[in-house]
Amino acid sequence: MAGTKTFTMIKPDAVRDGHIGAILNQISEAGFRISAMKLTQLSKADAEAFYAIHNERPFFGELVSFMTSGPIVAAVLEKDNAVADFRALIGATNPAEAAEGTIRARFAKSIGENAVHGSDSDENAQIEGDFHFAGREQF
Ligand code: 3AN
Repeated sequence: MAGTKTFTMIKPDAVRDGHIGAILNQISEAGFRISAMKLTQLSKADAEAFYAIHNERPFFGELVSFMTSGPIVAAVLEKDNAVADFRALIGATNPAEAAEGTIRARFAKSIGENAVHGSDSDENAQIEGDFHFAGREQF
C-alpha cells in the first residue's frame, strides 16, 4: 500500500558542497521512495511565495537571498509516516542541536544554511509538492 508524502529540498549550500549524492543515499537508505525529483533554481518570486509564512520574520530577506543563491534539488518522497519520519531524519533546524547522524548534523553549516528542507505537515507537503511539480511529474 502507498505511504504518505513529504516534500524536500536539498538547499544551495549542500548542492554547492557536493552533497547531493550522499544526502539522496541517506534518504533512500531510510526507506523513502522518490516520487518526483529535479535540479532547479528558485527565482526571488518563487522563494518569497514558498516561504510566505515567514515573511514577517527578521531572517526573511536572508532566507530568500540564500535560497535563490544557487541550484537546489526539489523532491517529493513517499513512506509510511513520511512527514514525521523525514523530520527525524533531517534533525533540528539549528544543526548545533541536530541529533548525531541526522542530515543536518552531517551537512548543515548554520541555522540559515541548513542543507535540507522538510515539510512540517501532510497539508503543507501536498501544497509544497504541487508548488514545484505538475501532476504528470509525480509518480
Ligand atoms: P524547518 O526548516 O526546520 O521547518 P522553519 O520552518 O522554522 O524550520 O524555518 C524555515 C527556514 O528558515 C529554515 N530551514 C532556515 O533555513 C530558515 N531559518 C529559520 N530560523 C532561522 C534563523 N533564526 N535565522 C536564519 N534563518 C532561519
